Amino acid sequence: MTSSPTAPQTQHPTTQHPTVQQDVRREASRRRTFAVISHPDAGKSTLTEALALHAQVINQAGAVHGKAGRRATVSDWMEMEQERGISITSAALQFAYEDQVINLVDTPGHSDFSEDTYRVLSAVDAAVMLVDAAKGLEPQTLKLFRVCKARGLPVITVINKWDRPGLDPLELLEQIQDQIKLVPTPLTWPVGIAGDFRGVLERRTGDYVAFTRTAGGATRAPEERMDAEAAAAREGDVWETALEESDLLASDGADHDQDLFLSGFTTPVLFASAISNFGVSSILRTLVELAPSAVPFRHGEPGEDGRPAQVREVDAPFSAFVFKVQAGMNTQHRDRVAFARVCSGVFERGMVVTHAQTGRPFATKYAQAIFGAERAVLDTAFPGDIIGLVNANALKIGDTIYVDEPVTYPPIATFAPEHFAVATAKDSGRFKQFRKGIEQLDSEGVVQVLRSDLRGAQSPVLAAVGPMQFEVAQARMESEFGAAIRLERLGYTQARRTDAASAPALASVRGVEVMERSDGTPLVLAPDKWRITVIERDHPELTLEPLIAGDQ
Ligand SMILES: Nc1nc2c(ncn2[C@@H]2O[C@H](COP(=O)(O)OP(=O)(O)OP(=O)(O)O)[C@@H](O)[C@H]2O)c(=O)[nH]1
Ligand SMILES: [Mg+2]
Repeated sequence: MTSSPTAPQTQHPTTQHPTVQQDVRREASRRRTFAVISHPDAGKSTLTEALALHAQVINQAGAVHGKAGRRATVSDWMEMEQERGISITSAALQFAYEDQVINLVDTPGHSDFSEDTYRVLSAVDAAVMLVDAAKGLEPQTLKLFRVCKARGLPVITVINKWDRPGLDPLELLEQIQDQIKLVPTPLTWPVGIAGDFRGVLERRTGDYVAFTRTAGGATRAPEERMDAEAAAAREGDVWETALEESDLLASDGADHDQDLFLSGFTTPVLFASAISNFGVSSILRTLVELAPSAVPFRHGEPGEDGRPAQVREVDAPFSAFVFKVQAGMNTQHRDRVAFARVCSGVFERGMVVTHAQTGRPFATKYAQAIFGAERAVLDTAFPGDIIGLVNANALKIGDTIYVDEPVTYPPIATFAPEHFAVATAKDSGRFKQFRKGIEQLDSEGVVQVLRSDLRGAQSPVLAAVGPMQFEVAQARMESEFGAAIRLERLGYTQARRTDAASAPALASVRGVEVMERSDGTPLVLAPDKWRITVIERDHPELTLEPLIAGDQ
């Protein structure tokens, strides 16, 4: 622990002073809070690192080698992530860039961990969507994009890996337009085909930004800016092609429009090679200039557009929204951290806040800024910032904390699990550790935990969107809690929400099972959709509601 256990408990002012409000508004307007999302392997963690490097937080980028055996990127801190070279859990980084404060969350691309990504998308103001130049739009990118759309998040698109042979840039734009119905408005245009990345044409100024390769891309790549004439002299036909294509785009109306971008009709597009740090400065610039500053969060009953109707302005008294819980972040810090996004007001370490879900006061003595797995004591935070509250055991995913004026932000939906397994402790003598571990994994949302009287407390059922979640649960149970588990897969693929009135009748239906999820929701598990249809037909009086599907 780096925070002092004797930190004083400061009393917050009961009414917000106008100068405090002014400060908060100014600080909120400096914040850029976004998630990096995409299909697995498009380069999110590499880009995260490159952005931070560019802002000069890190001296040497980690992702210099191939996936396996590479030095881990800052955001991939978990042992399993480093071994496999994939992101399993989201990680937040904060850095200053010029006069702005960037809060960036690197998310896992694998669909088995899409619930984690989904939670992050409920806490950010924009998304950077990565597209692999060779693969184009991939299924997971499409799914994530739909979540952004539902949340009204503006999306900046980055076509990555332009250093490798790939698709034609115009074809990539067509895919974006056709498949996600966003009008792409390129801000930069590549000079040189995929695999021969010489630089970009900056469409707003008409300048050429030429790139120079550095050894392994491990340091900030030098860029050289020149006007069109110098570019033509240097690159010849390749420059002319870029110019022609860019003109073609302009005549198609594919130029940036800030209002259309913020309202989710268009997406600015940039070309990059995260691994060689090419185009990374343009991405940072775009975030600073175009991405929204900390936006006020909504709450209350849904309005006409289906979104909560009330708005808590950023200069209202402090409030924050818990979107992630994580324990065992490294061997020195085995404690539990609740990550909260500040939605309004100033956060000051030590302030006493109210936990909206229980109405109980809660002292924020151990607040930390978290940078991958690293931590530092955090004294103040503003709207858009992400705070790590250590050992805040009462805080669950989706909870709200506030001061003064009460507020409760809408909860985060959980996905419909499609994989189920009975967990038992390998060593029955370690049942206490087993129970503690399962409870922890449940509160982090690593897996959902279901129980029934029939199966008993010794053998809860773990439910997951994807089977890799089981591997994470198994590994963590052994390494963090010293309670190795055995998992026995069950033949169910479907879960529906039911209620206390319907549960007894459903429990007697052959082939299905009723269990209670740890949040109190009774769920019906069935082997396939067909079985659900049959029950619906034979017993229309019974409650069987779909849960939000993982592919929404
Ligand atoms: N050639 C090339 N390779 C890249 C580039 N960016 C990333 N890579 C490589 O692509 C692989 C995947 O990169 P990551 O950054 O781990 O991808 P990710 O999107 O974070 O992956 P998940 O988190 O597992 O979804 C690694 O081997 C990187 O070195 C790039 O611009 N060019
Ligand atoms: Mg990653």
